[in-house]
Amino acid sequence: MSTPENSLCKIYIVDDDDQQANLMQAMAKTIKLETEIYTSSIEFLKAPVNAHDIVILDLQMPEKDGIEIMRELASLNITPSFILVSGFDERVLHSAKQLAESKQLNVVSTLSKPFKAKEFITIIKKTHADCLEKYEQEQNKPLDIKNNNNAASIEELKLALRKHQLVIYFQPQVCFNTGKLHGAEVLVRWQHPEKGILLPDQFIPLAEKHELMNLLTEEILMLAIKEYKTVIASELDVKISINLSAQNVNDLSMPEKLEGLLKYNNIDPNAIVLEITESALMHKVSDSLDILNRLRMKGFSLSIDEFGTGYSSLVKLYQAPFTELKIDKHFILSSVADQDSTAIIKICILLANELKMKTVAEGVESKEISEHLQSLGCSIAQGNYIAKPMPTDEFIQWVKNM
Ligand code: G
Ligand code: G
Ligand code: MN
Repeated sequence: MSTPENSLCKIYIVDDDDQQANLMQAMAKTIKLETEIYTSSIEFLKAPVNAHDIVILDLQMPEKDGIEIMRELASLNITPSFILVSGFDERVLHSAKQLAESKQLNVVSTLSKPFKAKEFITIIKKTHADCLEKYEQEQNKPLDIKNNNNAASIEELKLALRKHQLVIYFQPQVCFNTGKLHGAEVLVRWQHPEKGILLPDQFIPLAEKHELMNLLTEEILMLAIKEYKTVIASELDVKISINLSAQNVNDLSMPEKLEGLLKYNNIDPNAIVLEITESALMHKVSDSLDILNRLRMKGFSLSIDEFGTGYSSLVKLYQAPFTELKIDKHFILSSVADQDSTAIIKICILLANELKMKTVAEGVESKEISEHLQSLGCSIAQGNYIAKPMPTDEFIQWVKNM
């Protein structure tokens, strides 16, 4: 066993086949990277691995296999970057990568045995450079972010609602074929007096846990209506999409309340798309179908959000009157490099076309992704490549400059 000189971003090779391990070590050495070999997975679990290290992990090992190693490290909150190696077919590697990511583990690459030296060297070189960069970036982060001091309490959130600290941003959606504006998604932000702008992930789960989503959504609707009026006053013809959460599709009187609110504000329900996730439709199917059907009859469009991540997607599509399918950004982000993601996107588009629904790709963050999705026949693009979410006045200006 050799000890790495570079103690920062250590590289561990965990493979029961010592010939294979030595070969990888020799390959890394050609680009002056030191590695540490473990041929026993049990011994490896005693190593002082940390989040900045790299673990080249063989999936198939006698004592504990690669999947068990990842599970045990995840349970200890140890999150190095993994490069998974296996003699199995690529679907096993792909699935192992997905499994790891579901446990918040970072799999940077996978390698099918036998692999070429050049392939291995390219991957290890890039991974090592990325790890060093990540380490440096983290050293330079302000202390409060490093300590994850941004978590808010439910009391703070209730106060924020009373003090109207929530704001909404618009993220544009454009047609792939014409490049013209199609609509905009309303995304909530919390303008916290001390912590700055907080993103939904930092408070929506909290609101859901404490059954505060009805109040929160009411506030977001009020804000959306107010801002949308400003948008209309600027003579922009645009639809807006509003996210609903599970707790919003429980109330049988919701369609009437929403219709009343819009009528009062002189807004046509035909201009509103309601986005609902599949998981929001898990409970009381009859109630949610009752609500969704009446929303449609009142003129609202319905979008199934984060499609492909929930359960019984096909049943939900079959039962509910959705007009639009939003392909989850997980698939979009990986689509260029990952053939399996592309296969799933193709099926989503085919399915949506058959059911006369529009398709929206969310997470279009590069030119490559945009071109790829357009070539697959997707109808609408949303993502940072088009534009980031922005406040109303910026949004209006952005559209005028299109
Ligand atoms: O805003 P971001 O851009 O980070 O949004 C993260 C997630 O938070 C989105 O995928 C969306 O599902 C959720 N979200 C954003 N705004 C709202 C909102 O107004 N209501 C609900 N229920 N969810 C929202
Ligand atoms: O509710 P929904 O999942 O549709 O919300 C869209 C989410 O996707 C928001 O969190 C938004 O910030 C995020 N998003 C929008 N564009 C991009 C992008 O280009 N890349 C990534 N990673 N996320 C994006
Ligand atoms: Mn959404």
